Amino acid sequence: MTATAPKKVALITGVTGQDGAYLSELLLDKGYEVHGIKRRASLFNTDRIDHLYQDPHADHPRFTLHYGDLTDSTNLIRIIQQVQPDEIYNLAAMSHVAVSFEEPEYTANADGIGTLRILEAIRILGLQKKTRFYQASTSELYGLVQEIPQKESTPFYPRSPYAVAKLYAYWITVNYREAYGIYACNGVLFNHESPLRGETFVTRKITRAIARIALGLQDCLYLGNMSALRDWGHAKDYVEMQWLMLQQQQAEDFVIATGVQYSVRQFVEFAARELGITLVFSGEGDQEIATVEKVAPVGGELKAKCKPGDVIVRVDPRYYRPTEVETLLGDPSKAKAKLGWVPKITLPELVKEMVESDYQSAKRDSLVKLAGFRAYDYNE
Ligand code: NDP
Ligand code: GDR
Repeated sequence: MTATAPKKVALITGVTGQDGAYLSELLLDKGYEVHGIKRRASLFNTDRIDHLYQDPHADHPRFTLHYGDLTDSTNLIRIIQQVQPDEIYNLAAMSHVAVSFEEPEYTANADGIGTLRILEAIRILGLQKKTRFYQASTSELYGLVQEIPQKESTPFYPRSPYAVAKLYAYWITVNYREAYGIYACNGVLFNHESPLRGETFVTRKITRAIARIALGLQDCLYLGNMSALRDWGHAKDYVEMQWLMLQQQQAEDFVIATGVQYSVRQFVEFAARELGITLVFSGEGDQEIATVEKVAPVGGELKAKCKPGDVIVRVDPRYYRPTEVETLLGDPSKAKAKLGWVPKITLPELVKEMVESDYQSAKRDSLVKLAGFRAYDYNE
């Protein structure tokens, strides 16, 4: 296969997000022609995919971006008609669970009805036999868990406007598969992270804050429920599964997870340890804190400036959710048996990569600060 005769055409919604970036890389490596839908924003929002940019004036560019939005049917129909994709990966969503309590109607529109709009576009354009559809479903569907670990047959009990919207998207995907014979499937993905993770999700918030605290750019990290348990994998591993799910004989739904669970508190502990900081947790509920017990060099280099006795993590109840998902643990046996899929990257490796990446960018910020400019800081 050559660059001028691509084998397949893929359309990715949510191309500017974490998964969109890794999936674009994967599909381009496989020789696909990749089209992505990005939203208009007042600032550039393509940081994660800028390295994939191809001059649209070049002959046969293999990576093309289109303006669009999941809340705009006519726009989606037009793009799908123009692109005639073999595969659509619907990754776009208002994906922050806590924010969905603030914007429930918009979340339902984008995450729930947005999925319907794409499936209807496939039907209206007569692409039922040509276009395969992947829906980014989520472990949040299990919410108040009915079974441990959670697998494909575990009943759903969503606990946020986000999860309820995704429940609609899950079932409309199943329905269009059964009603119209569309190759449409749900990947029920458990949390997956990376250095490209949005800064307000808990893992990235932690790795970013620990790096900044280590370099003296920030004093304290404020978190919500540190006892929440999650099954965290690496986004790079998980996008491979998204592609695999569309390459089968028959469309089916799969749970994708590592099968290992840690608490938010443990994630903080692991992240701090990467920079040589040992923490002690004390207090309960809103009063819980983490204090530096000791600071040691890492690989011969003293990376953290904080001192024993410094309190660097506190609880801020503003980060509590009206209804919380306390525990999630996936059973990926079906994906292993049918797709031959197993996650390659472990949680310690994931934490290491994320901390290292955030440490390097905090170092750049501290140089800016040393030069007399105000370093950018926020704690969301
Ligand atoms: P991100 O939040 O990083 O990316 C979401 C993407 O959706 C961004 O490109 C965003 O654009 C785009 N988007 C948001 N609203 C709209 C809209 N109305 N119209 C068009 N595009 C929109 O999410 P992830 O990459 O982490 O996740 C990808 C998908 O997988 C999401 O659907 C998420 O809900 C789901 N999921 C994620 C899991 C995870 O742990 N990461 C686990 C399970 C499911 P912009 O850049 O402009 O904001
Ligand atoms: P989640 O991810 O809600 O599982 O959704 P997030 O990282 O936001 O929260 C994980 C857990 O950590 C607790 N927590 C905090 N969370 C945030 N964001 N900020 C905090 O300060 C904080 N303190 C504690 C949360 O309460 C929660 O229990 C992610 C998203 O990517 C969804 O789109 C996806 O569907 C699911 O993962 C699977």
